[in-house]
Amino acid sequence: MVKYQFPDNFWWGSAASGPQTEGKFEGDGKGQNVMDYWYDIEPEKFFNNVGPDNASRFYQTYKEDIQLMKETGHNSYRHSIQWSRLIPNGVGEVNQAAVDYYNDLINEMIANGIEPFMNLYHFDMPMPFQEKGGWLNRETVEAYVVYAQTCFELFGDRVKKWFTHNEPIVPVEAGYLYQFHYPNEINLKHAIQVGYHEMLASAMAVKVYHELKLDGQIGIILNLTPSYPRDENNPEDVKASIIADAMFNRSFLDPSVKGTFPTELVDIVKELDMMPEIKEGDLEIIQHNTIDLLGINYYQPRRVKAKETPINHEHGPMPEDYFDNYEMPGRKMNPHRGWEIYEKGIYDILTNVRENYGNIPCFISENGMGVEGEEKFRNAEGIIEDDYRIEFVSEHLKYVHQAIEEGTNCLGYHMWTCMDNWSWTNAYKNRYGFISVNLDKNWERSIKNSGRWFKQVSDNNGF
Ligand code: BGP
Repeated sequence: MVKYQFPDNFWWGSAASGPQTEGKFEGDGKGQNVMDYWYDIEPEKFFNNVGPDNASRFYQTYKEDIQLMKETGHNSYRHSIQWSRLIPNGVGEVNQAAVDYYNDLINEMIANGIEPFMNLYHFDMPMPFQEKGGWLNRETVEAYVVYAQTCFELFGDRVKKWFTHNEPIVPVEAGYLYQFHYPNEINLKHAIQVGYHEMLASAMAVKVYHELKLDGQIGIILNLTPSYPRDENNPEDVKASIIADAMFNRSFLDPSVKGTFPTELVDIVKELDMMPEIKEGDLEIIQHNTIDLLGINYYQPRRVKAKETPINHEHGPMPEDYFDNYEMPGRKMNPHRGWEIYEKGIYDILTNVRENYGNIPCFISENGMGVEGEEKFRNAEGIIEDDYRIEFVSEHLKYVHQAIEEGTNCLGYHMWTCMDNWSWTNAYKNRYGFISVNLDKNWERSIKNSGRWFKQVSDNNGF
């Protein structure tokens, strides 16, 4: 019996990115991006020294992989176009091999009843632009918009769901605050400029897309971390959570959906004398070119308390000057990834979107559980018994269902990810897929228990 019934035409599927799945090899015409470059110079930064050239071979096996998507109940799937694959130098000549590949990928998905959702940017800055500062440089914004238009014109007759960025806060945090990704700086002023340029680029791409009148929707994919205060009755804790929310969620959510930046954030940036370079007319572009569809990635909440520890001045101002992170006793953790599991967070985000963002059409564009050493769960028939993942997804889906019942305009659920893939500095450490990829057996695919379960969920449109 189906207890949690979802609306008709609900999108069931998963998400992945080009750089994490395709791999890079001789003769594909792809240009170098920042991850390829970083791996060349510092391979030891990547788990087991495994780099992006060893992504899960989707470029060669997409036809078979699409069959597996069907077998796991996908009616939609998000991939990302790699800027440096399509336009190897970032601007200029288009790589015909890439055009053929993306055309075939898109056509094959549609022929198999899987709607393609295409994202334009997933942390993969073409190296010629990274050398000039990447998103710090206004030239990158201009080049990105040309790239976006090229994609719309080439594939927009068939791709009806476009996204300007995946998690634009990640290049900000990872590259310019917390040293997870190249260029590994700690520089709040740069972080702010990078985030601003990403938002501007997004609005400019939305503008171009709408002007082309292609009869589809364009959105952005944001990782939202609902901010909870240590103590709801302590005004200082509540204030800390409001600031953390403005910094890590509303910084991208407000301009994307409302066309404005949160005043709490602008006040802080002004006070620090760290306003980004804004050209005349930019703010009008952001104001008038908001998204049609919001993708929400949810993994974990953020818990904060009023600042108690002394401010660390070593690297200049940092977001943590305004709050302390709070490790709530008894919180449930995913021990593999070190992230808290708090299922109700997904409901709180969806409710917030309904109440404060005009109930814009949205969907869960990523949610998932990374687990180390999944091979040990492989049974005699060769199937990985990842029942913890079934529990993780279903517990989150119950809250998605509740939010929909209460009126949230949530149109789908995509898990991260379809098949185990290479993930930035963690490489293959944590596995996330519905489908396992056996690195010791020539990247052999096999559907996990969760993939079988998801097929039933999709077939029943509920569980
Ligand atoms: C999201 C990214 C994905 C993916 C996922 C899992 O933030 O959009 O690209 O990597 O997180 O993260 P990780 O592989 O680092 O555990």
